[in-house]
Formats: sequence, structure tokens, C-alpha cells
Amino acid sequence: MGRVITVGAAQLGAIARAEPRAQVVERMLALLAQAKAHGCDLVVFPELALTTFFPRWFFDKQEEIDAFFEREMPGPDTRRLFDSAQQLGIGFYLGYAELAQEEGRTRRFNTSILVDKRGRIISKYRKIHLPGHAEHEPWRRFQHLEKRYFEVGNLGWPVIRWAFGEHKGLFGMAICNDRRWPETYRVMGLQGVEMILLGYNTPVHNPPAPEHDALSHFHNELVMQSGAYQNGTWVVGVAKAGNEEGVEQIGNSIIVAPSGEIVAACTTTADELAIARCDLDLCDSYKSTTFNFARHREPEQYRLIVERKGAAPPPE
Ligand code: ING
Repeated sequence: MGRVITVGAAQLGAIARAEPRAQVVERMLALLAQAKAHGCDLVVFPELALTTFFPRWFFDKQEEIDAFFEREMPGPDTRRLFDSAQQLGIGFYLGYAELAQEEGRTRRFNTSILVDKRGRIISKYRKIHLPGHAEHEPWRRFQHLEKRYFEVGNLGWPVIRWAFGEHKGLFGMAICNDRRWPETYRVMGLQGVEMILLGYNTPVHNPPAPEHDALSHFHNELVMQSGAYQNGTWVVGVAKAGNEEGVEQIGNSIIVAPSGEIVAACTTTADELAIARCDLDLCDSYKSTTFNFARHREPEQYRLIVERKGAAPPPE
């Protein structure tokens, strides 16, 4: 028997702007209880899981924006989540808007944390790929102002060794748009990652490219399946789904094996738990063969191409 970790993808349905954090936490506690009943070691919640996806609106008052941020973690509303997870002996990934005092100034990030079974924050990640735009663009059916409300993450993509029970594994985190970029998976793949946890809020409609809308599920699965396979890692992707304040967001939360196969999926756009028993030893079947980086990668060759910055000139 390998190093099996039982994982719950805890998808959340829509969160209304007026929904108090305490009510959202109640919904998360219900998913934690389900996870316990199914023997989960780890539960993954979505990106910005405590509030509605507020970058869909333009706000010009900073205090309105800051109402969506957490100044401490755990805070008054999230302490119950930490305590309950600890009582149940379950670790969790949580995405939230982080307001921090760093380097003598206030900083705002789209953040995720990994909390162990004793309620300790053992890793933090701040979203690097911020999609959307920084200025109000009224032509859009809805805004996507992550570039206005958050700074680019400054923590890299850390991979940590976590003892989730009698076994240990290598875990990393990403957030939403990060999952579309191969660098996200490769930077963690080069650190030997065995399971990448990520949450997302993905509108079906992408105003700059409406022709992609019909492919939103395909692209969601494509990027996580390829990232998993090409780096020999598990990937857990969890949605904030449903019609949230008039914007339809995809569900399609999935758990992907290092083979690239989807082994569990949510089938609704509501609060839903998809569960899989994930054997981390399966990673080695790919990391030691097809994707044996030490034997098969040629970074020196890549460097020359990258430095050339563009297509090679035609032969003389
Ligand atoms: N959301 C979306 C995502 O990357 C997006 C933004 C939607 C990009 C559709 C491209 C196409 O899933 C966030 N929050 O990054």
C-alpha cells in the first residue's frame, strides 16, 4: 500500500455579496463534516472562498474594497473553521483576500494557505498570474479587476513536505489563473511536487474572447491534466461555482492523477464534495521514467532559445 492521502475537493456554490462570512463558514463546516465521514485527510476550498468574487465590480472607495479582505488569519469568522478542522483531524487549503502590513505599508494579495491537521498554517502562497485589467472598463458585461485590487504575489511557488498522517508528501499551491500557465506546474515540478492544490473563480464568459466561452470546461480540464502529467504530480482544482451576482461561474472541480486522468469530479454548480484516495507513490511512475528531469531535460538548450528572444533567423 502506497502513501495514500484521501482528498476532498470542497466546491462552493455562489456566494452573494451580502452573505456574511459566518454563513459561508457554516457551509464550509458542512463540507468538512462530509469529508470526515469519508475519511478525508485534506480538504481543498476555492479561491477567495470567504466572500463573493468582488473583482467583478469597480469600486472607487478603498474602504469598500477592503471589506472583502482578511486582516488576520484565522480571524473572528474563520477561527471556527480552524477549530473544527483541528477537532476533525483534517488539513485544508483556503483561498482568501489578504490585507497585510509589510515593509512599512499596507499590501493586498490574492492568497491561499495550507493548514495542517493541528490547525497550523504550514504554507502560504500569493497569486502570481493576476488576470483581467487595472482600470474600469465599462464595455464589459462585468469587470475583472484583480490587477487593481491585488499586488502580484511575492512568495514564489513554495513546495513543502507535509506529514499528513503516517506518511509524508510534497505539496504546493496555486490560484486560479496560475493553472493556465505551464510555469506554475514546472516551477513546482522542479521541486519534486507530488500534489498541487488550487482554487478558482472562473466565469463562463470571458469578455475579451467570447469565442472561448464554449470551451471553458475543456480548457479547465486541459490545463490541469497536462500540468499533472507533464510534472508527474496530482492536481486538485476546486471551483467557486454557479450564478454568483448574475455572473455564471464554472464548476467542474476535479482531482487529477499524475497520469493526467481525472479520478473525481463535481457534477453540480453548488456546494459539493468530490473525494479521491490519492496514492502519492503513483507520482514516481512518471517522475522516474517519462519525466525523469535529470535524464531527459536539456535546460542549457532552452536557455539559448530563451536568450534569443524570438524566432531564429532563416538559414543563409
Ligand atoms: N479567473 C479566471 C481564470 O483564469 C479567466 C480568469 C477566465 C481567464 C476565462 C481566462 C479565461 O480561470 C481568475 N480568477 O483567475
